Amino acid sequence: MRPLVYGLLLGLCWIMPDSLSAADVIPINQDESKVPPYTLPDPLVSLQGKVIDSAGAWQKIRRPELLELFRSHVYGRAPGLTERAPAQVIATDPQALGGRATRRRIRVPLTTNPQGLAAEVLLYLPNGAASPVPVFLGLNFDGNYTVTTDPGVPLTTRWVPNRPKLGVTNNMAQESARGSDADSWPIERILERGYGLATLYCGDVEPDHPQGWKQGIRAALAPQGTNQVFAADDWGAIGAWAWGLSRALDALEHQPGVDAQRVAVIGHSRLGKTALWAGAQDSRFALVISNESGEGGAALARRWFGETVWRINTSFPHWFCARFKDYNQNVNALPVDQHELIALSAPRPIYVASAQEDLWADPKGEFLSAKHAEPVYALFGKKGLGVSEQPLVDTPVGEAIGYHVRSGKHDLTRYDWEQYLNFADRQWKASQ
Ligand code: GTR
Repeated sequence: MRPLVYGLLLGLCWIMPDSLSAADVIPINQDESKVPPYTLPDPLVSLQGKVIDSAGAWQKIRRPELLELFRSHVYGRAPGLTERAPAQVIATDPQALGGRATRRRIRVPLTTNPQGLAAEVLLYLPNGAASPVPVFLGLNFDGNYTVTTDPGVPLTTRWVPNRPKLGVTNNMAQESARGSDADSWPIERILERGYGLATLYCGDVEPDHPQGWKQGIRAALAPQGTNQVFAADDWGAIGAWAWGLSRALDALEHQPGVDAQRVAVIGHSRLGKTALWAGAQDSRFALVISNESGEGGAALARRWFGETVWRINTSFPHWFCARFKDYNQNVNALPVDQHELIALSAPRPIYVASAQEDLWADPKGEFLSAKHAEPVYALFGKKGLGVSEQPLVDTPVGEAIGYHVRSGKHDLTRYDWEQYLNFADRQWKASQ
């Protein structure tokens, strides 16, 4: 078959693999008037048809059922909590960032072998805080050294994605990329607002490419190691990264100066999908933030707008469990949709953010997902968004469920952070 050239967002092109027939391709729609009707699964009706009408029934029946459905059909199943070698602070600077912060680098072994696979958590805490501070915890895309120009953060030695414009080639970190993602991590502002910031490189847990699992936790914990053949519901990369976030939280629970009861998990894009899945599974995360997580994250899968299940499984075959591919051609058969992922964080506060120009992530689908999670928050007496329609750009809304659509493109910006800091203040500082 002749390769078909397939038009993509931003004028990019994608060559269809030879194994795929034109009939398999689910086209991309970005025209609101073409979105067909769809019916979402009801978060308040169990598989047995039982109506969930109380917080107790949600916690006892429906929440475990939905977690299980997301595990078996979407993200896969992480192994239970395995034994691990203890985390260790490997460097501390009590006068980092011009004396404003204490910086710690914490080595978090992911297996029983203290010298084996480990993630490095970079932690900044504001100096002079009277009591332990709440902390934002998020995975980063390219290594801890890219989130700050702080020279005390070493280059990662792990596989990194190439960024030729930044001088990163051969999948090796380069000094030239130091601080390249600092605009997405306004550390000094976070500290000034009375919060700490903890981050780790997703590639420490699993490098982000289809074979990356062989260098990551999925192989390290697999009975057959790099020869493992995964079952339909074994974890994918997002599952592995989410597991890594929980391991980082384990370590934060033992860090002086950290209020581990108030750790917000945050992520952008693929790492926003990951933050949602981490927050859904691990209720120690007291607040959950999805920045433009799109398909497989906050956006409704059934809404035909922007990226599709078929498309994401084709571009990123390693992110989800194998069974998720069964829904490439029939998304309506999925036993869940993403509003139920949002609902799994209930009654904890959650924030969903979109960007106006980020049509690929389906801003409206992200809003609607938050909206359709509201009935679950209501079981706990919590008001969700507090609005019925998607708000205007740059107009944050929300009570227990925060939402904004920022003007501009796909990115994690200072504006986004200001809203998350305000939201966290409202949830936490008001109750102090
Ligand atoms: C895109 C992908 C999105 C989103 C994004 C990102 O290419 O289609 O689902 O995850 O990558 O993570 O930057």
